[in-house]
Amino acid sequence: AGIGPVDPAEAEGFLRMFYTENPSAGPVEPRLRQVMAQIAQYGTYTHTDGELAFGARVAWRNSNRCIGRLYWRSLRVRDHRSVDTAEGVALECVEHLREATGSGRIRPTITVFAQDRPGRPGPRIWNEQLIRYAGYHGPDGVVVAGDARNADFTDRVRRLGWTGGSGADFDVLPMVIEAAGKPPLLAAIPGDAVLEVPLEHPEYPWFADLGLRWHAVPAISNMCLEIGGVCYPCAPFNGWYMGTEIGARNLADEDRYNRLRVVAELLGLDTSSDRTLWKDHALVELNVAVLHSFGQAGVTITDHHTESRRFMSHLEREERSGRICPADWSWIVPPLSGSLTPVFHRYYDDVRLSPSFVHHPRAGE
Ligand code: HEM
Ligand code: NRG
Repeated sequence: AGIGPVDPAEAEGFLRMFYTENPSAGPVEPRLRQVMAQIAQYGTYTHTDGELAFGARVAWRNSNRCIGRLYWRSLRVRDHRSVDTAEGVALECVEHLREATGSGRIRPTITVFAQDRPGRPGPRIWNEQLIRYAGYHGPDGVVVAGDARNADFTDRVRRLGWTGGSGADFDVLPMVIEAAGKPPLLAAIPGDAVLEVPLEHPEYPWFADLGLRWHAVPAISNMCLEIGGVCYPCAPFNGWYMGTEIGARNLADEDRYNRLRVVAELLGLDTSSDRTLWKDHALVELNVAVLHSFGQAGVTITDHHTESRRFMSHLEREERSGRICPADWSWIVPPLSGSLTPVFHRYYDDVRLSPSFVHHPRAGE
């Protein structure tokens, strides 16, 4: 419903790119004729395994907001295009988390489920990530526990019948999966599929008593993977965290966990004026704790200095390959110590290339 036929020009553009970047695949013409015939008959077409894997990797390469693109060629692609039920998606998402997490050596992975077809949309995951913490509104509408970012979503999940939350700060939400025009399925993620890291500080023993933690794997689940005019609406992917995502945003933002003041007070800082830079000081210690704790736990994480250098290598390598590397400065520059990293000191081409990951109007709204 509401899903139209594939634009043949987009299919052709992708196929020509695939055959240009993969010379061993031979000439493009026979494949082009085959795909045009499929589009004429069905309004869509089916990628080969090779096209799918390449398309997913290039979608990562084309993610303007991602600083982690140096290893785009090594993305593991799990082909589950034959799965189009909510139950099947739930099962394979749990398996994705287990395989991607391992024992902490995180592997960048994408699982691709059924594509959209004219009149037959593929499945959708409503959660923005496979693993997210619930947020709880108090009686006056103020968030009293958990991740405030997810409080409205948590309300919706409860209206759908979720009774699992304990009302605490780090309750993992169930997945909400919609398929085949049926009401969404609530699927809890087994606890042993969610690796988490309790946070401690290398020098301040009291830090652990704050009870802060974060999950090991960021797995974005609400973006469509678009390849050659075909949309895969359900294609959750993960890499590993950069420490600042957790330490400088998730736990620090005032509309998230908002923990800078309590950290500053325990550090004994003078919080009476912005000019003491107590927020900046607390922010650094919080980020030290994140990197230290993940490291101690043997969970892959990167710091913003290392990742910025890697991104500069990536830019260079892309240029040498005769490609432009599109990037969005406001997302690439880390939210802590920006000017200490090389990515701060230049500008980027912020053009949109395809294949890509795109935010579609949110499912379920
Ligand atoms: C965004 C790092 C892997 C696709 C980001 C951001 C960071 C980052 C720091 C900005 C997030 C924010 O400010 O909220 C990394 C690191 C990776 C990695 C360290 C380690 C391997 C991947 C993979 C993919 C990917 C495997 C896809 C296959 C994206 C996309 C965005 C993004 C699409 C933008 C998300 C949005 O618009 O909300 N990445 N990334 N990244 N990354 Fe990566
Ligand atoms: N800032 C978000 C995650 C966004 C994507 N970041 C990655 N992606 N590292 C957060 O949960 O804090 N990745 O695929 O590795």
